Amino acid sequence: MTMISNGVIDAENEKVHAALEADYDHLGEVLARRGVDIGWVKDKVAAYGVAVPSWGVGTGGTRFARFPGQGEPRHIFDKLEDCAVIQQLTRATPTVSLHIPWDKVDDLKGLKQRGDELGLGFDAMNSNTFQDQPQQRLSYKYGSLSNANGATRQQAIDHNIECIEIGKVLGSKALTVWIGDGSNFPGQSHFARSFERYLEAMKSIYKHLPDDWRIFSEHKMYEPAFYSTVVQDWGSNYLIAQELGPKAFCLVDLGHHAPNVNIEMIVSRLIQFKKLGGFHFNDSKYGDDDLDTGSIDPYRLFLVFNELVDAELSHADGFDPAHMLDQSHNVTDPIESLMTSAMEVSRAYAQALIVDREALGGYQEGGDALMAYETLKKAFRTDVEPILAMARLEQEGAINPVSAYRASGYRQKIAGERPAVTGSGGGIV
Ligand code: LRH
Ligand code: MN
Ligand code: MN
Repeated sequence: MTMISNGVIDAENEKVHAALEADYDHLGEVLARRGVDIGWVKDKVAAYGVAVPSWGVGTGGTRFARFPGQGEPRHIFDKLEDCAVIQQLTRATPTVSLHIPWDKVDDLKGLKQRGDELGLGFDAMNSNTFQDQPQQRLSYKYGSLSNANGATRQQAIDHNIECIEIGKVLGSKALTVWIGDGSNFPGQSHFARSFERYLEAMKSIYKHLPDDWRIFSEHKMYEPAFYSTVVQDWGSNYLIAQELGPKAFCLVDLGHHAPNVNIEMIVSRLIQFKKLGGFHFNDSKYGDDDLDTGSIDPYRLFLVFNELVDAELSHADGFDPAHMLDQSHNVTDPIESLMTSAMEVSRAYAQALIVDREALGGYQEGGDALMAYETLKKAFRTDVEPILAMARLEQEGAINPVSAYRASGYRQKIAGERPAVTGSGGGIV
């Protein structure tokens, strides 16, 4: 079933269809002159998908304040419907990534069935041991999987195992573990002992992974811990994946690095050593800002995809990263932001696909730095929008998803059905 009437989408598409055909034909000629088959790029873009985070469809806010919008999802079933709108219009987001226990999943079978009805699959499960939940027995104030107290660690382990069990019913194939464990003062925690406890705990979780599952550890430089963080960088992350075994991989959240860090090179390293598990896409200016993907530095996103496409086209061994968005929306309609972000990810992919890799390789070998750089820039400068739009149109999506969404009146409709939520303090639930 579809959330928005196909008639609305058709009517919106009709307005710009002829212009799209002309733009697509023109771009096809431009690319043909460069030896690129536009149909090949379009088919790859059409087959590409990025998962939507269930927590993204609600207004996130910051830790200082949250200003809810209209029609905020009340529960996971509402969230799924919003995700279905994003997929219907963009055709780029076939799966949803859940966060437990932000998503209350009491009716697991019903949830799976609803996903099937809406044509949505379930991507990686996300556990949450970075905050205390009501009625929680032991606090995570001093850490979860690395807590000095064995009973607290066990509680965090059990929660992760529960996430795997939930995911098994839903058809998920991965567990993403991000912990906020760390310290706020020099001397507060013993670096090596904390990491050792974390590794032991992760090994216990790893034992419960089904054979066809993967576990992703997600690093983050700081926050909520402001002096030291147990899993703070890709080096620690790589060590974790190595220690755990072949089903363990590193997850790269674009917002979790120091400013100016060369993320695309980290991506390359992890690919080379077969430990790249996946991404949380977002953008940032200062830290873990959770801004819309591609909104600040689309060139960096392109450079990350340049590495991914290089690996894809050279059939790099063991290369199968999961792609997810992870962002927080403060001033926009989350559905519009997520649609735009999904399209930004597809755009970076398409631009990376049209890089002349043979020429690039020649310039690299020959030491022609300027032409190597120019080869990348040429692809990045190319407006691939007609390819993305055509891929959407051919799959019954919208040529312009935001216009179609606005024309549909979906937000107004759900605002009438879902009770208004008042503003509150920070939080991303
Ligand atoms: C931590 C993080 C992690 C969480 C999500 C809500 O900053 O990136 O992925 O699960 O935010
Ligand atoms: Mn993340
Ligand atoms: Mn984050």
